[in-house]
Amino acid sequence: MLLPILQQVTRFEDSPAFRTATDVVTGQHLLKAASANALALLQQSADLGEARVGLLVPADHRFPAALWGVWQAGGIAVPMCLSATDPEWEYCFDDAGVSAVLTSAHLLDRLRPLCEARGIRLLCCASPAGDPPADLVTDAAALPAVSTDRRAMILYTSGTTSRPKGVVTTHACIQAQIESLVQAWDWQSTDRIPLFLPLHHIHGIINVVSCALYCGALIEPFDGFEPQAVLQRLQQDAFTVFMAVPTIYVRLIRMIEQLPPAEQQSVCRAFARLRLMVSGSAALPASVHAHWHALTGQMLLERYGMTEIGMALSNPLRGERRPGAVGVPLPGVDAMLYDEHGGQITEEHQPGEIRIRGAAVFREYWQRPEATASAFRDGWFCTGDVAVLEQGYFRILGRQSVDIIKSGGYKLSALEIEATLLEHPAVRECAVVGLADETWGEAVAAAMVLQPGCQLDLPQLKEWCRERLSYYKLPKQLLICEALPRNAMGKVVKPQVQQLFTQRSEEGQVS
Ligand code: MLC
Ligand code: AMP
Repeated sequence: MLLPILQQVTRFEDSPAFRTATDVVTGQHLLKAASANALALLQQSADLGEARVGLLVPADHRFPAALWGVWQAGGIAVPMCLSATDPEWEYCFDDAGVSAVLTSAHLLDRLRPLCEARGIRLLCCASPAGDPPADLVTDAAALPAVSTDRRAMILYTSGTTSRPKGVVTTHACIQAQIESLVQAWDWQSTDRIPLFLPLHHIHGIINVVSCALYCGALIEPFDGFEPQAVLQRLQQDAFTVFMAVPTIYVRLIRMIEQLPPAEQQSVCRAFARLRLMVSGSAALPASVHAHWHALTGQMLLERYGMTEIGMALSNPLRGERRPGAVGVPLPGVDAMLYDEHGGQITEEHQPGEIRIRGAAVFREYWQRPEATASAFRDGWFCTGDVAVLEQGYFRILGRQSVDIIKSGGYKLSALEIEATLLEHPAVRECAVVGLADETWGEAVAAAMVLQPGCQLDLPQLKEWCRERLSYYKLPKQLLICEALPRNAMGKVVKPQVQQLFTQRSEEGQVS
């Protein structure tokens, strides 16, 4: 029995699933490449039995073929960040206990020593593009039966702990996440969507790739967010649906406003023709919502989600899309606000923590039973996000933890960045905070006390970090101070660190 998403793809197997300038890849091509990946992973074994397989595969047609290949072989897929540093990859390999990695040719040389040192099998993923090679074996009978209660995926998410935690979802969770969005946003086989988000997070994996392929829709992949190329295809009516993080809308507004009037009009009209534009992964400022509407006539649909729960709240497809609000629970999702004493909040305008229940909620943090237990109360997952209900809609107010930073849609742990910065020989103490930023939502900023006699500036610090942290975690501001603000217990007071940046930048002392 095929997994539900694969059954769905079989229904649309003759339709184009991915289109690039040079290739059209159908559902059938994807399924064949997935089986080939599965058989290559299995070798002689009958079932991977939830062995973890790292995915370092480009964000195009090769990705679903690799993901489904792992699933068909009975493994757990661990999609990883393509632009991560070696230490970040090594952390994921070791934490997840990865036994094989599926990748593409251009990463083989870099991955080989890391994998050899750990006895990890390194495989090049099958490409669904072009004619399948003559020796391609796609014997479905050789593949194990995989039930939907098995673990399917581990996504690493930064949080209130220094090192990222692996969020484990089962096939049933993923199925629930996809079905909820397909229903709420009325995905159709006639839909066409650009893909420019990374595929180590649910925004790209579930909301874009999985929903589209589940419905027989068409995906057009880009090499990251390439605004010129995206706008060109947009004006050719290549898309019907568009999903992005707020930073991308901010960038697009700036770019559109610099276009000559005729081109600006053409781009705005093309956006106006889309049937749906969604924003999520971080707060969309009401001002950006209004600006986008004024330019294009589109009312962005803002929704709220999290790696652990999939998408939970959404403004409606039909009905009022309220700027600054994230709407109501999606199909199959229970959402409730809780006060600090654990009581449910039923009245409006009372802030509380968002807690979520439903089939889409993850199973566990990988091999962290204590973290898993403390993330749930009475069967509800505690998001750590604070919201209020206003005229029936949820509005997010912020987060309980000051150590979580959302930058350009990426969730970052201040603690993880601090731990790395403290390894720098010139750094004695440091505190990392998020500062409100028009483009990024929040920008990473580091306040430091240096070792006696040492000097450090932002370019030097960034250069040093590049081998240790992914590019989006690097500090954008640096403040050197005599001492960090601490409370009576000796704990750094982060709101005061944020204030220090504001004060000192007014005095021109921040680099
Ligand atoms: C890039 N840079 C960032 C950054 N992205 N800095 C901070 N935060 C980020 N997110 C830096 C680069 O290092 C570079 O720095 C400079 O900005 C310009 O880089 P760029 O090449 O122009 O950026 P680009 O590669 O285009 O990336 C921008 C982006 C990307 C917005 C497309 O950040 C992105 O894909 N974000 C989405 C992440 C995502 O999918 N999140 C979903 C998580 S799931 P320098 O110093 O070299 O100039 C989730 C649940 C849910 O949240 O609800 O969806
Ligand atoms: P991640 O852990 O990367 O999946 O990020 C999930 C977090 O992103 C949530 O816990 C929220 O803090 C934030 N988030 C996602 N969507 C929104 C939104 N529409 N508004 C505000 N915050 C959001």
